[in-house]
Amino acid sequence: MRDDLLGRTPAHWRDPGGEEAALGGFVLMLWAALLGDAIGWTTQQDGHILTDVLPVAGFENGDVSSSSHKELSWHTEDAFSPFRADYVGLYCLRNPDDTPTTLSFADVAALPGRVRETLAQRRFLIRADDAHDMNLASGGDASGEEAVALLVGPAEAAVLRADRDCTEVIPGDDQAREALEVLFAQLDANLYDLRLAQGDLCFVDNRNVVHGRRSFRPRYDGRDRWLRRVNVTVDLRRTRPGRSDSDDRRIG
Ligand SMILES: O=C(O)CCC(=O)C(=O)O
Ligand SMILES: [Fe+2]
Repeated sequence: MRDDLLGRTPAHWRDPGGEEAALGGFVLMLWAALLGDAIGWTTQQDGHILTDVLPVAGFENGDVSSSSHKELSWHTEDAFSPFRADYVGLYCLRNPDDTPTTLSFADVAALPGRVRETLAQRRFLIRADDAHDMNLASGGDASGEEAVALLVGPAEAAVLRADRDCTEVIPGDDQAREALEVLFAQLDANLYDLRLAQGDLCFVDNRNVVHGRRSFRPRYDGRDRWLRRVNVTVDLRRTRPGRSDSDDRRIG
């Protein structure tokens, strides 16, 4: 990738990038097509299928990908929704300070049996993160309002959904709170850095890996960190409204 052809990092995800950035988007979409179908969200970045991760002035301390000063806590991408992606693809156009993306995983077999059982029950609430404008959600979308399980399936192939900032237990459910704390402590302890360099492309398996980003100082000089991102689902039929999460996530 030629940095001189890339042009300026846009000041906002709404601003179009240059031709080289569009080409990067095509490359990311081609790789994504090997894994499944790319999806976008009506409620996120104006419904773009290719989204941009870049620092935006005014969002430095937010809980969104355009934040910077504040660490973006680990999360399953769109953990609140049964329609969330199976993979998140990230293509690094620019990362001048080597700011790390973070990754973590649950060691389900190492969790105490009681904790595992509790996490597998519908005793947790995950609200939509601030990257979504839920006012734009279609009527009747109850995503994030029903209690859900955080682990589904057998220990050796469990599907995990969690968001460090957006997960709660039903008030008064102390056993669920304890289980949540044990899981979150494990995810905190397993967190490691992945420094994406210009031209690096990675796909995160959103079914068993959580990801986030360390904090950094934005420059707002057109040379800031800039990733292109795509959400991929392996089964488009699952994005049909009305299907319950247990139908969606059953492991055969
Ligand atoms: O900036 C990053 O490295 C990752 C941000 C993130 O969580 C995302 O794009 O979904
Ligand atoms: Fe993310």
